[in-house]
Amino acid sequence: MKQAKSSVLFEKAKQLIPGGVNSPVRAFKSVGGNPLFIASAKGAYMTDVDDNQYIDLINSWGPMILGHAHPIVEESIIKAVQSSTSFGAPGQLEVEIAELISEMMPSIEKVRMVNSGTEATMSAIRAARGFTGKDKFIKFEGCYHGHGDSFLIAAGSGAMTMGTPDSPGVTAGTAKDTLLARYNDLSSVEQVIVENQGEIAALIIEPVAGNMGCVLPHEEFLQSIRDLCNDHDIVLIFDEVMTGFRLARGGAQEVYDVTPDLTTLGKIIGGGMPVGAYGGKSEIMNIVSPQGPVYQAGTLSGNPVAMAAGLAQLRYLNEHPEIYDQLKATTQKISDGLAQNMGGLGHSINRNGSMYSLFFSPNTVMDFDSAKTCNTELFGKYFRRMLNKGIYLAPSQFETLFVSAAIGDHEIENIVDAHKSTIESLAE
Ligand code: KE4
Repeated sequence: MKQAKSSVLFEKAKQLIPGGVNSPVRAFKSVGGNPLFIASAKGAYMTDVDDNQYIDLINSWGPMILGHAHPIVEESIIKAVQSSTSFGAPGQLEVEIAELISEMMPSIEKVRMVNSGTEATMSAIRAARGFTGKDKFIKFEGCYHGHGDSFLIAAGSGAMTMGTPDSPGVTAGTAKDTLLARYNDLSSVEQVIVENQGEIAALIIEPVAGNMGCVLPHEEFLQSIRDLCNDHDIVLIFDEVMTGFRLARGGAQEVYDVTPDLTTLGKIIGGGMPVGAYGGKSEIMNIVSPQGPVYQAGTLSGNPVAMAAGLAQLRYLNEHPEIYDQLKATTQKISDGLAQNMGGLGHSINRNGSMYSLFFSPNTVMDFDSAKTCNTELFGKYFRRMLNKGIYLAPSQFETLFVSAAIGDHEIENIVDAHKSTIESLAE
């Protein structure tokens, strides 16, 4: 595989950008080799600057659920930019997307647009603290909620891959208000609540975790968390930045039929443009400025181009709910094909809707500790060989994959064939 242009670009990028990338997980550090610089993408495929083509199973870490450069998203952006790229004043599209988000996710009575998932989770925690008058919050080991200081404690995703789940630069003063529990371990949550009785403002959880790889909640885990939050006046926040409008038309809260108090969103609601949102019960959201005293702002929040792209994609998903059955079936075909061709290698696969992960561990991965039993060196070899065969996976064992509606039987066959020959080569 030719990599001349990517290599030249990466060398130059490293002189100008920390690690040569604008987000750490893109650097391929945990899988070895150098990142590829992408020139274009269309449908299920990405093409790098050396004209190598790949079937994309990251889809920009979730946003490209319809596939790349989908006409309805593209046309909405082209139309929007002709009326300027930003107003810094309210626009009609912001009202329309707020209305549609609330229709698709009824727990969201009011919503505030921001520019990233990180902004969404930071703001949701601030709103919960302002609403309850309490300081602490619970997160789960291995969950990732963006790079806000208070979340970089036992964080997943790139923080886990780079060996900085507890990042330097986060002060002890900040960290003391972040309480840790273990995913799928209700007793760990109960213990934290007992030890911090009356001091906990919120609990934030990825209802289906994607940042340890794809990890599913045990039966009743989410409902039990809901009950505990009710009993102890704790604001329950579902971080659906990944799962929102991906796992179902109404996200994970529809799949598991558990209603959070607040939800954070991102990725799909921007159609690939920078976006985030947080919302939920009016009685909580009414505390957010300018209606209430909890301050939060953003120059480009509700940006007309991002709103146009997100609205186009959400409208399409809302009007074509059959797409979720298609995505689920595609994901099942892929994961079944992987499982049937593991050549006896110890592995486990977690899947929910159009999110899945192949773990190089014989253990069932259900939390941070079991995720860490994966053979990351073997995963790195697998990743690089699949890449050479034209399959673009997440460059980390601790990330979920995202299937797009543009992936069809031809792509599934190629993915499984590449997997089969890769596993055979690893076993040699
Ligand atoms: P952003 O600030 O990256 O838009 O969103 C942060 C975030 C919040 N909550 C969840 C559940 C998330 O998965 C994310 C971001 N996801 C990562 C993928 N693991 C983004 C990829 C990256 O960091 O480059």
